Amino acid sequence: MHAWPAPEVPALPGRGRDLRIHDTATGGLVTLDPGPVARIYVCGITPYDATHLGHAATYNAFDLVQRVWLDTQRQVHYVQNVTDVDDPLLERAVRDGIDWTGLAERETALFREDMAALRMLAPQHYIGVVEAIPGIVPVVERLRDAGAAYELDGDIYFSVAADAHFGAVSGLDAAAMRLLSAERGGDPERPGKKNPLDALLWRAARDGEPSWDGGSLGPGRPGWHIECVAIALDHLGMGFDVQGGGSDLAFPHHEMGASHAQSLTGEFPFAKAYVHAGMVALDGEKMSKSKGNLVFVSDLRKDGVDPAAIRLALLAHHYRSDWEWTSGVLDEAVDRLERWRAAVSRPDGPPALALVEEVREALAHDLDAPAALAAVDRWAALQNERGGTDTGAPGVVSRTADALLGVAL
Ligand code: 5CA
Ligand code: ZN
Repeated sequence: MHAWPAPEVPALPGRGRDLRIHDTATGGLVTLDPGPVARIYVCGITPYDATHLGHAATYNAFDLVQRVWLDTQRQVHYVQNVTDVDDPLLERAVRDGIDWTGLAERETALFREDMAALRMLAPQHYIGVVEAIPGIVPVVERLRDAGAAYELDGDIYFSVAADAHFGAVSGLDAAAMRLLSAERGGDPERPGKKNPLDALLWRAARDGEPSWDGGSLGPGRPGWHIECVAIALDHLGMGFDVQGGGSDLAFPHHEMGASHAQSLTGEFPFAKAYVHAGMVALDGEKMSKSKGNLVFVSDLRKDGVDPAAIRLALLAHHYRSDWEWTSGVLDEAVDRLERWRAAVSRPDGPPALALVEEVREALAHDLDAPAALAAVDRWAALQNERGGTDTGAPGVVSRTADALLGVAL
């Protein structure tokens, strides 16, 4: 699949700091030490509805990770998937009486537009699950042949007992895992499983559902976790730097993915850090397609909201906190954008090199975007109140907002 046009990232004076970030597996901050090419996999959308602000907030967090890396003069190898066949997508297509492939294509196209408008860096490999199926089949076959998977009425399940590290990502106990598994696409109640937590790797063809040639597995379609594993291993290999997504993906998705990959390769870990963004809520409840309490990025854009203001609204919240979208959040971001634009519109201003370092410092410390915004606010207030004589300082501030925050002034 093609991604979206990547925004330019201006170079800044000096060099950025190494990123310290919260890793769900260790439960604390880790200093990442990627090689010259940092590797990141971020779980993509299930395209049955438009991009909402919760999605945008999560992708914003992983965009910041990459901007910090780029500022350390590293390259970034970024992979993202599209879950373009899945139960909720098929159900929505049936509900609306439309073709599921058309629905997936339409919503993926809108997602690309939203990401480009928000100046999100584009993945080098943007991979749809459907196009990845020929590569997923042999991965499931290998797990089965190695004894890490078993058949149940034609379906193939991963055996969590196959990975000694199972549980290391989320750190949850079996009871909590069982509850979350039932809530998030698993089937702990299905009779005949060796362990209720065992996850589906291959779903045999059912009447009325799309299916693909599965070689020795028979016709069917892949389970959710193995899709991301096969795509990540194909393009990044084991031990990549960051596996990213919202906090609702820590279990079962990223836990199972890690176990699938570790059983498959005999290596540990799948990812060096598992990074999770908090959930954005509307009217007191997590924004979710299934509940329908959504604010869409594309609707805000249609209403004439500047994408840079949407971006500032996301950046005003620490990526790990759960927060609530309100009209006040947007109003504040629109005001801030106006103040910043006024401040950089003059040829000179207060010195800005210290500000570049403050923004770098804030982001390198677990992506503290609110602290970065506060630093720019202070410079803008000084400039708007008293001005300054440093030639080119406003240009440096503009480039800092663009390169490190993805905000075009
Ligand atoms: N296709 C799978 C991942 S392989 C998936 O979870 N798709 S999704 O469309 O449901 O979500 C896409 C990303 O947005 C995930 O990282 C998810 O954790 C995140 N996300 C979903 N809802 C919210 C929310 N309300 N707040 C923050 N992030 C969210
Ligand atoms: Zn995923």
